[in-house]
Amino acid sequence: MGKTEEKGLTGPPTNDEIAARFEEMASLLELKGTEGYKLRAYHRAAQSVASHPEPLSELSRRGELQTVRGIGASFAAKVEEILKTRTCPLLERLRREIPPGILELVRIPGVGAKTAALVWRELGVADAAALEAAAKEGRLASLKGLGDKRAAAILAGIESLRRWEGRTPIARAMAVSETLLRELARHPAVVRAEAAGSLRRMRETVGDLDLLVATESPAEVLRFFASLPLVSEVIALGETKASVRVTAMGQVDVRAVRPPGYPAALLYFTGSKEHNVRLREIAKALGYKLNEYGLFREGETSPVAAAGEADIYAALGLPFVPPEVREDDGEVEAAIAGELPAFVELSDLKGDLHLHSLWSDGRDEIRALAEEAARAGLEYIAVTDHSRSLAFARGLTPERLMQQAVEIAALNREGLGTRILHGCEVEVLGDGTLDTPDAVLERLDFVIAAVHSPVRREAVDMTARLTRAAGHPLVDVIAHPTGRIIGQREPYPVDVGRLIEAAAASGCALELNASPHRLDLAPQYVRQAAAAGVKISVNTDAHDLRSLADLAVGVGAARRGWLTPRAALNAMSLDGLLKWRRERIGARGYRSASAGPPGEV
Ligand code: DGT
Ligand code: CA
Ligand code: CA
Repeated sequence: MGKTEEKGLTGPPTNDEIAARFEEMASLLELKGTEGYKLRAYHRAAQSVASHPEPLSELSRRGELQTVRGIGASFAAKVEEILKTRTCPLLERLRREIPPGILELVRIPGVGAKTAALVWRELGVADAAALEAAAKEGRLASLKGLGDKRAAAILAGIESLRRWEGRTPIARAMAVSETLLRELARHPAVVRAEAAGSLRRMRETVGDLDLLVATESPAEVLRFFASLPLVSEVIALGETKASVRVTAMGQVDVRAVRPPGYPAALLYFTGSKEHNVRLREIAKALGYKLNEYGLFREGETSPVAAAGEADIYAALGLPFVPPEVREDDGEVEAAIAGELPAFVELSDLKGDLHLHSLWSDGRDEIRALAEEAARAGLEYIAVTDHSRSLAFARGLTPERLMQQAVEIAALNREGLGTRILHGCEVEVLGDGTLDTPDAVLERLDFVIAAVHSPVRREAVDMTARLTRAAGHPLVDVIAHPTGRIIGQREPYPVDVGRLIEAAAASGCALELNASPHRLDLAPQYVRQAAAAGVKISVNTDAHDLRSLADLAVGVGAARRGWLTPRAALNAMSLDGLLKWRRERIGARGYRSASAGPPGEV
């Protein structure tokens, strides 16, 4: 442990570490009763620091900290303190005032700062174990607002926290992996490096991160890796593999192999273990032996040459199986039968149907979003800012929506290389109706419906609410249908099977939200929905330009859900999409604003 701390203190604090301190301050301030704008400022600062491409230590040297979005003079001073001392006076004061276990309480899904502060003050509950005991013994009932239902929800939350423990949400694992791979690539002896294991398979949580490197100097590259500033502890360092710990996520395993052995090693370490077992059986039946070093003909010591994984599959008489579906969940049988579908690729997607601009809570202009989408080769985008009842996101009233239509029409006349559809992310109210009148929705090009409102979830029948919204003739897509935030918030109690039936009946599509924090719908439901004939829309839900790149993440998640281009709503051409919409809306007596390209409207 001594080594860990020494090591961690050698480099300046990373952006992740600075962001973590801001999040900690936010949590502690919230426990003290801070709300609203001030609190959001801390979260926003943490997010923009974490996603800033350049180390803040460099910006600080140049006196440019305040060029980071959300960092003004007072936050810049805190960043300077953290860079120097890894903490700051406000954080130290808050840490003295509030016992450390209280932060653990806030991490329990369904327990906010208010509840945590309440049980701490009134019952002296200062960690998760004490809260669990209090809930089981019925001691919460004496507190305002904490009835039996809340107690049950709290116990469920403690359980899901335990389930998540030791696993890292994919968004964080991706960020850690990208940083480590970028660092590795700087070593001249590194020929190739990529993530294998569950991350490459796009599992929504990752146990440990597995990286693979091709190099002629394995031992040297591994020593270099172990010395990277991000590494907080070296667990094992050998000639071909290293295991280290990284503060942001836990264990990282790295294997270094010589380039000819790379494909077999990648196949092996990508897994899943179950998929590998099936491949080895097939190899054996064909007179081969398959292991992490290669594919060998019985009795031979040098492996069958393979330039990539596809060559190994081919030698086994199989088509290439994409990593995302390697779960022994039917893919091996399908591959053997020659029936493995061509799953959706990024290049299949022609548009992104869920974007936010400065009109509501996005951070960029519609023009900038459209230009970025055009650069990415998208034929169309739908700008879908929030509707009026989402006040904290500056949701649009019908009047503002109509003003927005004018701006979008002008941008389309100008022609930015992508067609901008005027949409809205309409709020689904507690009873499943929408917060915006049909007459207004009829004047839009595209409508997605979503639940965000903080209605006590257990008090509302979420299945009834969402199925009703999916049945609304003017709703094209239900956004992030289950509301989960990976590693933070469990899905709503919604019967997804019934939602899929409702969507199939009305012709409404369901979203696969591409934000790596959500990936909602989950893969098993994507597969189920597509089988029921429901279209899936892979959307970024981007609130800034950078997040448009999440489309690639969504495509990986979509493949994990066996999505084919045919079942992907936004794999349709613009004309196809508009026709799809006109027909399904028209069939129910409504009209759609867009008839065709600008000029014809
Ligand atoms: P995780 O870390 O729990 O999220 O899941 P994985 O799949 O990354 O599992 P991990 O890190 O234990 O191993 C990475 C890959 O290495 C795994 O997907 C397949 C391969 N592997 C590991 N152990 C075995 C084994 O005993 N047999 C076989 N066939 N493959 C293994
Ligand atoms: Ca792993
Ligand atoms: Ca591993």
